[in-house]
Amino acid sequence: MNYQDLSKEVSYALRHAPWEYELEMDNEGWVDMYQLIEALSKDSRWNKLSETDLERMIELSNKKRHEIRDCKIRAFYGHSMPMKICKVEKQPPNILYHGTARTSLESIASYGLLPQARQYVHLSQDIETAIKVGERHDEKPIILEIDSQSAYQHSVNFYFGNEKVWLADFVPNQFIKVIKI
Ligand code: HQG
Repeated sequence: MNYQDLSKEVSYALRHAPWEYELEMDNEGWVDMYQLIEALSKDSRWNKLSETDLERMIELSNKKRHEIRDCKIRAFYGHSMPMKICKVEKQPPNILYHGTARTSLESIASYGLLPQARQYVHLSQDIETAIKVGERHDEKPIILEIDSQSAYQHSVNFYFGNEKVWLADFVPNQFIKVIKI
């Protein structure tokens, strides 16, 4: 079993296109784990897929992307489908970070951080994580420091993703500065 490939497909199903797998998703992003197993089992790569494989996939992943609870599974973050996933609002750490491409900087400086294709803006708990996120877009990413404490005090909503990922609806440019790494 290639657990990395499995994780990518599960992310695709749970973040972007549950309808392609005929999954019923609730407003917190949960789907029935056995519905997912049945849908994925139609693909020859996953025809022997079991509950234990999904648990192994989560254990072996370099990031906490999915969680299983009470025979249901969901993605912690990353959603893009039209039905908005409800996240629990939470007070963020005082500072958060965001890694991005050099080419995005001018637009971010003008308009702030926008969710773009996803439902929420994704922020990182630490600089190392932000660098890795930014490197997905640019070999020399820009690291932004977010004054999340002030943003929170000015009514920007933040949500917990996992230990390393925080979410926000939008981050106005007044709370963003570029830092040297
Ligand atoms: C940029 C991965 C221009 C933003 C990662 C980012 C993360 C703007 C890009 C998670 C902008 C969106 C999400 C503006 C934002 N003008 N560009 N006003 N506002 N942007 O991939 O945060 O491995 O949708 O800077 O690790 O890079 O899949 O978001 O560069 O946690 O589990 O628009 O996905 O996780 O890119 O990554 P993305 P992201 P996984």
